[in-house]
Amino acid sequence: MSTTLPETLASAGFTPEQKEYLSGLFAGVAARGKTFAEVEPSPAEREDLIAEERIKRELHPLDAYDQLAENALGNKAPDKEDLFRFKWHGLFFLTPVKDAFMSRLRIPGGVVTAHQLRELARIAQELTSGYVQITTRANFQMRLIQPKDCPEFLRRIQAIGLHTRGAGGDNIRNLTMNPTAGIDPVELIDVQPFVQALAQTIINDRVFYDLPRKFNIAYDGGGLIGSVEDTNDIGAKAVKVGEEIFFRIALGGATGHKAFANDLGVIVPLNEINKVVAAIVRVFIEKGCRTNRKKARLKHLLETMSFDEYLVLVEKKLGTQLRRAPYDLAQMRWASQELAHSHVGDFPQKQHGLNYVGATCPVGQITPKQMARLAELAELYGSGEVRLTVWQNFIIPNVPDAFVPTLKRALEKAGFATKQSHIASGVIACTGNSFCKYAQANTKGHALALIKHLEKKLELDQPVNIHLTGCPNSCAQHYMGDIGLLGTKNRGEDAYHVFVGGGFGKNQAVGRQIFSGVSATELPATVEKMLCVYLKHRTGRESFQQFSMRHDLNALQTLFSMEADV
Ligand code: SRM
Ligand code: SF4
Repeated sequence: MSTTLPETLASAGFTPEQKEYLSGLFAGVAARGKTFAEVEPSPAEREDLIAEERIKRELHPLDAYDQLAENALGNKAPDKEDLFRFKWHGLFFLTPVKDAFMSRLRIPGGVVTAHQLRELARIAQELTSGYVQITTRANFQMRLIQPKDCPEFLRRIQAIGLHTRGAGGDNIRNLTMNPTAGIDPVELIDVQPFVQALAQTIINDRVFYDLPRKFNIAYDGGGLIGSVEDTNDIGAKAVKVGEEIFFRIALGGATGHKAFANDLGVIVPLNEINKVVAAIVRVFIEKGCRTNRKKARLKHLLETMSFDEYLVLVEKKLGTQLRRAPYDLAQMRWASQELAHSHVGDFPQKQHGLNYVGATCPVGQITPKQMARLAELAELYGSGEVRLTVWQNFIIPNVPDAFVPTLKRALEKAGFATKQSHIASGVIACTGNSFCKYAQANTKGHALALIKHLEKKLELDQPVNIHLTGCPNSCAQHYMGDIGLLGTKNRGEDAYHVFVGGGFGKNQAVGRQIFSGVSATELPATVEKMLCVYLKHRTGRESFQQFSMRHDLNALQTLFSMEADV
C-alpha cells in the first residue's frame, strides 16, 4: 500500500506545509493497514449512515461543548442533534417529560469521598431540583438542570475530580465492581486498582468515545457483595487456578436482551487484564454494527462470529496469544451467593478491628441534606469514603468496632435503614415515568408502596430481589430479579407484567413471565400472595428462585392464583 500523497492531491496546488501535513495523514492511515476510503465514508456512504452515526461524524460530540456553552447564554434547549451529542457530556435533555437536563456522573467502582459528596450535595441544591438518585450502575444522577447552568454544573463536577464524560451515548458506562473491594475478608483480589486504571484510560483516550453503542464493563474479585459482572458486555472475574489468581472474561451480557455474558475461554494474568479488556473494546469499535442501533451491542456482533474468531482479532491487536482455558465451573466463586449475606448491616473487614456498614437508601433516592449528612458520618466514623452499590444503596467502609453502634443509630436517624430487611434491601427500581419518556409506570413510587405493604404483611427468612423497570430497556434488570416487574398499561392504568425465577452468577437465569398487566393497585396484594405461597409450599429452606424453577409456569400460575388461604 502506498504511503505517499496520491498524485491528484500532490498536484492540487497545496502549500508545502499543507502537502507535508497531508503526506503525514496518508502515511498514518496506511500504517494502520487501511486506505482512506475505509477510514472516511464517501459522500454517498454518508447519506446511507443512520442518523446517529452521521451526527457523530459531522461533529464529534465531545467537540459540541462550544454549542453547549452557546446554548447556556440564551438558556436554550438543544436541537435534536445536539440533544444526542450532549449525552457524551453526561447531559440528557428530558423532553417531552421535562424541559431540563438530567446529568449522569461517572463514579468508577462507585467509590466517592466525603469531600465529593459534600460538594455534590451543594451542586444539587444550587443548580438542580435537588432530586438525586443512586443508579443501578453504582452512580449518581441529578436532574432538572437548566441549559444556562450546564457549564457551571460541569465545571463544579470536574473541580472535585469527578466526570460526566461518556456517561451516556455510545460510550463505556460507569465501571462497576464489588463495593467491598479491598476490604472484603473473603475476596480473591482487590479489583479497585484495575477499575481505577481502566477508568483513566477510558476518560483520556478519544478512541473510547465512538463505540457503535453503549457498553458495560464490570470487575469482580470474588467478594461478599457481587458485581453482577455476568450482566455486562464484559465481565472480568477473578478465579484461582492452582495457587495463582487470574481473570476469566465473559462477553456479551445485555440483560434487556435476555443475554448473560458467556465465558471467552481464556485466563488472563492480573497485570494484563486492562490491556486485554481495552483490546476487546477496540475490536468492537471496529467491527460492531453501525447501521442498525437495535443490532449494535457486543452481543449482536458475537452472533455474527464465533468466540474463537473474536479472540483472534483481539490477539492481533495485542500482538500476543492469550492462554486458553476451557470454562471450569469449579474455578468460579460467587461469595455473595455462597455465604448468607446482604449489603445491609455491619460486617467485619479483612482489616482487623474495622467494619463496613451498609444501609438501605430506598430505590436510590437521596436528598442533598442526606448526602451532606452521609459525608459527615463517613468522616466522623469511617475513613471519609462511601461506596455506592448496583442495588441503589451504599456502604461506609473502615469503621472501627467501637463506632459501629453509633454510626448505625446516626444512619437510621438520617433515614437510612441499617437493619437487614429481606424485602427492602433487595428492591430496585428504574427512574420511571416521573422523568423517563419510555416509562409506562411510576416504578419508584410503586416500589416504595410495595415495600411498605410487604414489610407490614410478611417476614422472609432470606432475601428476595424484586426489580421494577418501566419499559423493556430493562434499566433495573427485571429478567434477573427473583421477581421482575415490567411496566405496561392496562386500560390506561399503570400496570406490570410479572416475571419469576431470574438470577445472576451461580443462580444465573432469565426470569419467566407468569402474569400480564397486573394493575399497580393490585400489585402489592399479588406479590404478597406469591411470597406467602412460596413460604407455605417450599421444600426446606429453598430460595424463591429454586421454588419457582421447580414448577412449570402452569403449576406456578395455578398456585399463585388459586391459593387464597395462606
Ligand atoms: Fe438505562 C436508556 C436510566 C442502567 C438499558 N436508561 C436509558 C435512559 C437514558 C432513557 C433515554 O434514553 O432517555 C434512562 C434515563 C432516565 C432518567 O432520566 O433517569 C436510563 N439506565 C438508567 C438508570 C438511571 C436506571 C436507574 O434508575 O438506575 C441506570 C443508569 C446507570 C448508570 O449510572 O450508568 C440505567 N440501563 C441501565 C442498565 C443496567 C446496567 O447498565 O447495568 C441497562 C441494562 C443493561 C444493558 O445495557 O442492556 C440499561 N437504558 C438501557 C437501554 C437498552 C439498551 C439496549 O441495548 O437495549 C436504554 C435505551 C438505549 O440505550 O437506547 C437505556
Ligand atoms: Fe426509562 Fe425504561 Fe430505563 Fe426505566 S427501564 S429508566 S423506563 S428507559
